[in-house]
Amino acid sequence: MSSHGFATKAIHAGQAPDSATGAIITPIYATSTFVQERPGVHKGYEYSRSGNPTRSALENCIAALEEGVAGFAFASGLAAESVIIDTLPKGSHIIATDDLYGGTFRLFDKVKRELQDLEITYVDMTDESAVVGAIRSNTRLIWVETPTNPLLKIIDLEKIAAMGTAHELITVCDNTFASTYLQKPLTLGFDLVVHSATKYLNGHSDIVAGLIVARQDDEVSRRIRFLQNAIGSVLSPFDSFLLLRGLKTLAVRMEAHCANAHAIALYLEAHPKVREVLYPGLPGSPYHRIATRQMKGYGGMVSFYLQGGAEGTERFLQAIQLFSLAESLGGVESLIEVPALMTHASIPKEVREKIGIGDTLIRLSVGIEDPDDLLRDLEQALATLN
Ligand code: P1T
Repeated sequence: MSSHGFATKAIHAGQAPDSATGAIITPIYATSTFVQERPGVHKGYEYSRSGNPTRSALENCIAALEEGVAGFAFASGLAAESVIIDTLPKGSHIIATDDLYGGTFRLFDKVKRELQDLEITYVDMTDESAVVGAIRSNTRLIWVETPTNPLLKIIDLEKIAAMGTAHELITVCDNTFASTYLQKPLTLGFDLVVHSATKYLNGHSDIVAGLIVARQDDEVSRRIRFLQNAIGSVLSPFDSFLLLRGLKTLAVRMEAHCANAHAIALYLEAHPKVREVLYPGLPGSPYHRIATRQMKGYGGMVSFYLQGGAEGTERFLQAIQLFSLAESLGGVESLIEVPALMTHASIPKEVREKIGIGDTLIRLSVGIEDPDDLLRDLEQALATLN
């Protein structure tokens, strides 16, 4: 399977026809326990928190797609993130991207900092010297999110991986925004990849899920395997099934997301009522070069500011129709939101302002509807602004 292309692996990896019945699709093994012949003698499964065949198929599939050795499925992206931090000794210092999903910031700042005496330094990782400068004697891990949420900055993964190797630090990439189709952090030397699989990987906005993939079978991945069972925040067989089904079409969906987002970014950039567009696919973006080198496409997320401040933004949000006002991203349907008031409201205003997340920043998750329909919707909503 490792010699096959991405789309083939997404459809087949970890998913041999069911040995009992020949079913081509991995069944939902809706069972909490497995009968044993004698104590400790069984067919590889004993209890569904420790392991379940539907979840195993998913874990093997994502490991193949990320080109790692082991996958782990969790009940949410944040549950997966939490387990990664739980592998660290108390009092560890981590260096994290400053522009992070608000829930990740809340997990680090409001939970792990207190319960685990975690010390955190948030840095703008587009400046690699700032990352080196933040390393201390108790630094254990570098946490990267790229493209960042919601500013869509691009961080050089190869450089950060080299830094991790040089200083013996665990490197983690939150690959949610790119998806495993557009970006492969493990092949660039990262130790771990984490996903909110709620987003592009599943693609249909009908589950919440998280995934981790480890590059090698080492102490960290063994600890994650232990904690997945010991803490128990695992993904259910039903949700594992849906996620496996979603993964099968990831390649074609991502191509359509990228094409639609690119067309929209170009349209918005040329519109007189738009002040600024943040999209790494635009040649004028400061991140265009690194995105072109590191990613297979520029992704389906577009952030922008309108002319006309809060009042204009409010009117635009009222007028838009095909884009639904909602948190989340990565589904086939287009979504629109205001990070400062929605997904990133858990970050204090002064921190948001320092990072550059303005109160009127609008974030689009561009779906795979007909692009002309999306452009027409934006056009009619922009026409309501004076
Ligand atoms: O929602 P959950 O599956 O627990 O995943 C959290 C998460 C982790 N990492 C990134 C980069 C994310 O964007 C998210 C969730 N984000 C949203 C809900 C959002 O609208 O940005």
